[in-house]
Amino acid sequence: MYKLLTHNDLDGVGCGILAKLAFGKQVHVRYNSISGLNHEVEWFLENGDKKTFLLITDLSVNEENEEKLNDFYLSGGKVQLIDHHKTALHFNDYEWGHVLVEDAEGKLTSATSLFYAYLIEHKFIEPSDTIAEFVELVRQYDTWEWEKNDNQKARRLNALFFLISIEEFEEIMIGRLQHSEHFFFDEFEEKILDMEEDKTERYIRRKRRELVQAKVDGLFAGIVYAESYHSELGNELGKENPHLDYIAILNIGGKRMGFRTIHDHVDVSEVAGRYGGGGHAKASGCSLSEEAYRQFVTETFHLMPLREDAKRNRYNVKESSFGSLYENRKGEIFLLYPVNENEWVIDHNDEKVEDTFPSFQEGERFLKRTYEASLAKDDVFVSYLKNLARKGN
Ligand SMILES: [Mn+2]
Repeated sequence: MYKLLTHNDLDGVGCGILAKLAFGKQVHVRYNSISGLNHEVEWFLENGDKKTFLLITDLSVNEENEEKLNDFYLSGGKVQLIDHHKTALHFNDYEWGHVLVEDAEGKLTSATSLFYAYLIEHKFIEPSDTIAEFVELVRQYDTWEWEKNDNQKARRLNALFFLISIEEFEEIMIGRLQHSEHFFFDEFEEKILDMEEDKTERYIRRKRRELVQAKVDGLFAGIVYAESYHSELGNELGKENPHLDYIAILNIGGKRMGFRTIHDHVDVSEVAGRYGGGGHAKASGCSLSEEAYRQFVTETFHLMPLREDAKRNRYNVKESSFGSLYENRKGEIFLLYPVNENEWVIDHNDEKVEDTFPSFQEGERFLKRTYEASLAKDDVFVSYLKNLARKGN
């Protein structure tokens, strides 16, 4: 008998699907949240028998269970932990641990891709093109490579995963992986995925107007409350606000929070680590501890949301050689303009800001980080110019 304890996200469930393809009725699969795993492991160690092979994928245990699992292994128990999170690398110290963040070719791994390789290596599964395609979609989704590659199929696989129950998803995928030449979505799935996309877009549009900005531990965070669509939301808000180091998404009901970044210079697994969580450089999470609650909720609740840049301007546009006008909620006005090819300067309420900037983007980043300024609408720009002309006369 086999027992698989794995994560309850797409990558974790991908492992469950592969386990059922490989071991059929011989495997018992349990899907866990990050925090739920330790209870399951404790239960297994107290009630399981030495004949059951314990597999753990996409998650890692706490120090206490790490020791207990090693004792279990040393006394003849069978256990294998497979993970791709860099916070779990120390499990490589054990014979029963296999943690790989990047494969030999430098490609980011996922638990599903590592588990598939493991199952093939031990001849537990017959490899097929369809399974390989499914595994690659899960890997691209989990590592966010889908975005760079614009792999919509990977994104839609995850969307489908959230639209139906885990049990339904498992059943459909197992059938498809066993009987199809290629991996595909059927007509009905395509239709509901289209509908879901429209709904997500509307949700993000609403959340965009609730984003607040705060400096936390030296980094600029965009903070938003949301129950669903964390990945999409983190990604969209991050791209729209490149001046923010990361986006923090709070799920108060679930007492959890997630961190997302689009930047290479920020590692949000470190940010989450500060609050007892973990994850990847680009996506991570933690429980909403008292400290996290204080930093991200108490300290920011009074803040007004960020204003969006004016979108339909004809005159006040970004990177204009005449200057781009910004304003903030306090009514402060900023003009960002070039004085030569590599130097941009800012007038703040008609007074020159001391710093100068090598590019428009750098200047804008400064304005948004320091003053929460946004691109003003055309009519504000026109009256600003009229005012200037009047003063000039
Ligand atoms: Mn994963």
